[in-house]
Amino acid sequence: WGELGHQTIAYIATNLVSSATQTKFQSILGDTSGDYLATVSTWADTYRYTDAGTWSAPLHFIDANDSPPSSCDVEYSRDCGSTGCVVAAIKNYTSRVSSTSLSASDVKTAAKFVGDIHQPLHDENLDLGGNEIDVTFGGTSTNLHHIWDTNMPEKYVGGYGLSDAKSWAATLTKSIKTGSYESEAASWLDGIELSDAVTTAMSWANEANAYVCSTVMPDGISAVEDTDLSGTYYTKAMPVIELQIARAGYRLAAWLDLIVTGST
Ligand code: DCM
Ligand code: DCM
Ligand code: ZN
Repeated sequence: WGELGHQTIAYIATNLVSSATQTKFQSILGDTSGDYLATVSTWADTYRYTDAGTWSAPLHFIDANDSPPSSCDVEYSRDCGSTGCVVAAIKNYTSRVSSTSLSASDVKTAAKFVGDIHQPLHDENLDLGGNEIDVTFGGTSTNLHHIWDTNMPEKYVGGYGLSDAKSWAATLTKSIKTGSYESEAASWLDGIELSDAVTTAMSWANEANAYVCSTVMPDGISAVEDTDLSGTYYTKAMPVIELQIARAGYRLAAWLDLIVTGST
């Protein structure tokens, strides 16, 4: 996701964590404002483009070697790769957090990776997660990965500042608590297990990867390549983007609560 997606996920989590979790993370991050998670949620994106952080680039995704649109699935042993992947990253940071004291960079990293695993094209190998599939969006030349990360969320919300993220998060938090997601939200935590981060994160990866077949490219690459996707395609994609952002925020809150308090 781009800045808007990550910051929205962070604000949803901020709205949902326990007060013990909030106090703990505000202290670690040295920020007692309500923006303590949102302002660090894109740090890992900046870091991976620095010389010191090049090693971390593969930790933002897992390249499923499946065959969309006819067959979608992610397998840890087949797809994680020798340089690591987002599932291994969530496992490593979680175990580090449990075995030693929590550092600010661990928190920043966790916030980012739980978000990214919910972007369907971060769970897909084909054409570098869609980065090599050229498309246009409202006349702008871009690629399929980028419109899922950025163009579609920004068109929907109308901006990408912290205030835009905060208001989208308020809407989605309300949907979770008392609206359209209320009846299903508890099931988003099915199988969540702090002591088995790989199985937990793989279930999130498989759920997101399934949208590659159903929504991202249901009719294959040729149906989207060199096509403007700001019309019907966008209309069909947006409910999936909203659902995935809501799930990511809800699960991030639960994961942070598990780390701090041992229960969700
Ligand atoms: N950014 C974004 N959406 C945009 C433009 C930029 O999320 N429409 C992000 C990407 C970078 C940061 O903002 O992380 C700064 O981008 P730039 O320097 O390209 O303006
Ligand atoms: N990306 C991905 N899968 C890949 C390669 C990249 O999901 N195999 C993601 C990471 C960034 C975006 O695509 O969100 C652009 O990557 P880069 O900046 O490395 O081109
Ligand atoms: Zn991306």
